[in-house]
Amino acid sequence: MARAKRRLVVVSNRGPFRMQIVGGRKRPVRAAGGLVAALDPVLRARGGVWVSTGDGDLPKDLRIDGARLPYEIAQVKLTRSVAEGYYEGVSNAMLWPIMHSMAATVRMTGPAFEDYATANRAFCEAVLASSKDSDLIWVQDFHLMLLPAMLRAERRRAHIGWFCHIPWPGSDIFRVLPWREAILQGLLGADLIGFHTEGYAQNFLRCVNDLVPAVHVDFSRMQIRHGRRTVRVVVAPIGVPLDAIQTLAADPRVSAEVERIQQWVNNRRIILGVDRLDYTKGIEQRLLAFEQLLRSDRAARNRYVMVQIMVPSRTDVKAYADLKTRIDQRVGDINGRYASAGRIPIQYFYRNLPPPQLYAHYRAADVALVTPLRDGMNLVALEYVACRMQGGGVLVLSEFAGAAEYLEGALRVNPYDVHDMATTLKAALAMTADEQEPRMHRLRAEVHKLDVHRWADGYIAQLER
Ligand code: ADQ
Repeated sequence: MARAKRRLVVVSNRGPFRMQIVGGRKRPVRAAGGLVAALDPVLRARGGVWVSTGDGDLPKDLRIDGARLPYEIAQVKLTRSVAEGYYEGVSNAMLWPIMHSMAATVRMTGPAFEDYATANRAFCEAVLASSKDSDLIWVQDFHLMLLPAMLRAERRRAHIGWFCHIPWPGSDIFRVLPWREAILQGLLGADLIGFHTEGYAQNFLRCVNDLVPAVHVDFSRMQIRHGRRTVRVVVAPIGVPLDAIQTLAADPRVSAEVERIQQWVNNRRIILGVDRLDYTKGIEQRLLAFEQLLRSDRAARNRYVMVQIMVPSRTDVKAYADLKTRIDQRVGDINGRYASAGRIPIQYFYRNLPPPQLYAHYRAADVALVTPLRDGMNLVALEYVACRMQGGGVLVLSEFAGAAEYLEGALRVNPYDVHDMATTLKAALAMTADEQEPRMHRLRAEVHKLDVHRWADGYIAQLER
C-alpha cells in the first residue's frame, strides 16, 4: 500500500488570501503573485496549512469561489513595532539591498534585528501549534531566515526546507550584514535549501564556508556537514502556471482587449515594461534607453509606444516613494519632449492589473523589455513568453535576472549600459517575423521546462526524501 503523503506546512511572510472590501462588503481576496499561484494548488491537492502574517480576520471556514478551502490558514499577528522592525527595518531596508548586491542602499538600524528575531519566533510558535512531527515544513524567502533553526531546536526529526526567491550575493557583499553568522546558522536548521540558479547556490555555499565556523562544505556535491546533520543545497528555478496562463490568454475577452489596446495606441508597435515598483527592476534605465531611441531616430516617435505598467509596492518606504517621484518626472519629461498630436510616447499605469488585462498587454506587445539590475528569477519574462501562443514577439532580457540563465532565446542586455539597451531595443524592433519565430519557439520550449507545478512538486519530493 502506498504510504500516505506527509502533510505540507507552507510558511511565508504574506499569505494566499486577505480580507478586502469589494462592492461594499468585506471578502477574502486571493493575493497576486507567483508564490500563491505555485503553492495554492499544491496545498489544495494534498491538504495542509499555510502560515503567514495577518490580522486573524480570515474566517475559520474560509470559502473561496463558493467552495470551502481544502487547507487551513494560520495567521501570525505581530505588534506594530515588531512588524515595523522585522519588515521595514530588516527585510526591506537591509536584507533586500544586500541580497541584490546593492550594499550602498542599505540603511542599518540597530535594534531592528531583535524585531526580526521576535517575528521569526512568532512564526515558529505558530508553525509548532499548527503542525506535527511528521509534517513537511517549507519556509519561503528572506523574511524568515532564522526560522529553520528555531524549528529544528523544537523538532529534531522534522523535514524542513527553505527557498530563496531572490538572489544570493557573493560572500564579500553578504558579510556587510552585522548578524551574518546568525542568519546563516538560522538557515542551516533546514534539510534542503533551494535557489533559482547555480550561481546563487554556489555563493551561499561560499558564505557558509567563509563565515560559519566548524562546518564542512562540499561545493561539488552541494552539501554542508553541520554537526551531525547534512544540509542539502539544490538549484530549483521557479516557473509560471503555464496551462492556466495559456487558457486565460486565449480567452475571447482577452483577444478583444488586445484589439482595444492596439487601437488605443493608434496601431503603433508596443514596447512593454511590467514591474513591481522597485529600484532593483531597472525602470529608470529602461526609460533612458527608450528616450535614446526617440532622440536618435525621428521616425521612432510615430512608430513606437512604450507601455509601462507598475504595481505599487512598499509605498510607505522612503526609497520607494523617491523612486516613484523620479520615474514620474522622467516619464513626464520624455512625454513633454517627444509627444505629438494624438501620440504620447510613454503610456504609464501605476496600478495592479487583473490577469486578463495583463495578459492582453503581453499579447499586444511586440517587445517585452525586462531590465532588472538584479533579480532572483523574474516571472514577467516567463509570463510574456507563456502568452505568445501565436509565436512572434521579442524578449529583451537583462543578463542580471536569474531567468537569463534559462532563456537563451532572449536578446541579452546589460541594464547599466543604456546605450547597449537602446541599440538592442532598436535591433529587436527591426527583427522580421522570420527572425522572431525561431527565437520565440525556443523561448517557449524553455519556459515549458520551468512550469511552476513541476517546481513545487520537484522541491517537495526532494524534501520528503
Ligand atoms: P518579484 O520581485 O515580485 O518576485 P517577479 O518575479 O517579476 O518579481 O514577479 C512579479 C509578479 O507581479 C509577476 O507575476 C507579475 O505578473 C506581477 N505584476 C507585476 N506588475 C503587475 C501589475 N501592474 N499588475 C498586475 N500584476 C503585476 C520575487 C523575486 C523574483 C522571483 C519571484 C518568484 O524578486 O526574482 O522571480 O519572487 O520567486
